[in-house]
Amino acid sequence: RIFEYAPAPESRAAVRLRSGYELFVDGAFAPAESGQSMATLNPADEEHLADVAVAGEADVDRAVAAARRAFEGAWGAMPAAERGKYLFRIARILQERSRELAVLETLDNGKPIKETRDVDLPLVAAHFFYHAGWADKLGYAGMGPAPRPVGVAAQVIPWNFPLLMLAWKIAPALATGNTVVLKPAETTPLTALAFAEICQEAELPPGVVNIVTGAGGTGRALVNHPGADKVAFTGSTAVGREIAGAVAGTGKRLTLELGGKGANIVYDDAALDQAVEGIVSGIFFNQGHVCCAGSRLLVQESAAEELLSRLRARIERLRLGDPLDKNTDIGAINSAEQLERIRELARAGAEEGAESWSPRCPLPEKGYWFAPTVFTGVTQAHRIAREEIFGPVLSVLTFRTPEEAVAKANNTPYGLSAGVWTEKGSRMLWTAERLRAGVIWSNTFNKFDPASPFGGYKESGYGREGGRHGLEAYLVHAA
Ligand code: TXE
Repeated sequence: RIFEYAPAPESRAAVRLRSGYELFVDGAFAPAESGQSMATLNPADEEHLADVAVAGEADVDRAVAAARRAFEGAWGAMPAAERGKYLFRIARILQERSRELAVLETLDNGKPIKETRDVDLPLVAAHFFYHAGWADKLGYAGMGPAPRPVGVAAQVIPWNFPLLMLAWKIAPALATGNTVVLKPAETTPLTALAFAEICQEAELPPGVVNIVTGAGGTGRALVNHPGADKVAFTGSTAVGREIAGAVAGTGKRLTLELGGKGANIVYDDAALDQAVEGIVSGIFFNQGHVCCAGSRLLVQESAAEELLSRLRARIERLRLGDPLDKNTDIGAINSAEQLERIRELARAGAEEGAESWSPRCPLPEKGYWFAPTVFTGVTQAHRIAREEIFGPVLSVLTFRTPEEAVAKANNTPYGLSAGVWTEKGSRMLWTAERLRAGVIWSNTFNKFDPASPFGGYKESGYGREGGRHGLEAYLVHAA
């Protein structure tokens, strides 16, 4: 029952917040030249957490210059095995500070502590451990003569997994010998700044990692900077498109990880209770702020009634509320803007004739909240079947044959993720082979591993992150 439990909050005292935060450039914290700053809030209660510097063009310029000096100096000259040791050291410090970082991430993002503590932070450390191991093996792994780093990487990340997206960007860049300037999202800058502190603690040479905070303008200045050799972006398809246009013809390398509209396909022979867990994780994990979310449930008609009744019963037991409470399953929506986007699409769903269902779910008065919602009677023409909602809203469609399931799953401009639920191996393979999605989970959902490449087809972007394939984005091969 929602809210009917004894709250057991993780300690807010686990983190000590300063009132203001500066940029991290050339190994040191420094104010923005303009003196401008922006506020970051706790989306669960709208508490003002801190003011954070807004980097302008001059600051971005200093950061890129520092990254260039490090690339051409200490970092570039360092033997690969030594470089790897820095990544191991960073991974260990991340583990040591993981409790504090989990609380900080939860405060700044609104996601439940259960997720930051048990999913985000372990994956962040795992990502650095995994890439640490690659640093000195690049010349021996079937890649021919040791490949070279690209140079200075300009990296822009979103707010849904602030520290994990940072790890996905920074770990492979450093393992392959590049230096970076990274811009976190404006609503979630705090863990990236904590990471800057970790770089200092690990005695990483100055300039190897630079963190410039700010909003879209800072991101634009960074990706357009002529000193950037490579641009890596995760975020909305609209901004990805703009960046692709800006980078075209400059010689900069580009990888884009954009939106998604993942299908969770449930055949009538699937283990239904297991499928229910996967559907719930697929759309309610991180409030649905997940690019690979299973936001469309495609269920075989003959199993639809039974599956939906079990799904509703399961959703009724989800607990929404204080993200610092260890029992909480669903936390806050990250920002007022995102809440408005979700509301707008949910309204469109109702207006277009789909039927909405939510559990009895009182929402906290302060902060940004949206109740878990399931839309049935959805057709492929509905906006909620086509557009990324990026919130806890599931659109349910039905199918009769495997061919129809595949056709509906692929009927989207995106192609990032899919899940297939069936006990029949041949049906699993038949379906997976025909899905145009970069990641396909079989009888599970939202499982991540640093060794697995992640990325999309079509408007979900291009390039891969993670695994051996992810290294390629940061490497140049000798002829
Ligand atoms: O994304 P933006 P927003 C989707 C999701 C969401 C929608 C909007 O559907 O509802 O996008 O989210 C920086 N040049 N995803 O507005 O604006 C920005 O400061 C360079 C899916 O938050 O793309 C932030 O650091 N950078 C997605 C980052 O880009 C720019 C994750 C992402 O913000 C820029 C997030 C510019 N012109 C949203 N404008 C996923 N794939 O996981 C903004 N930024």
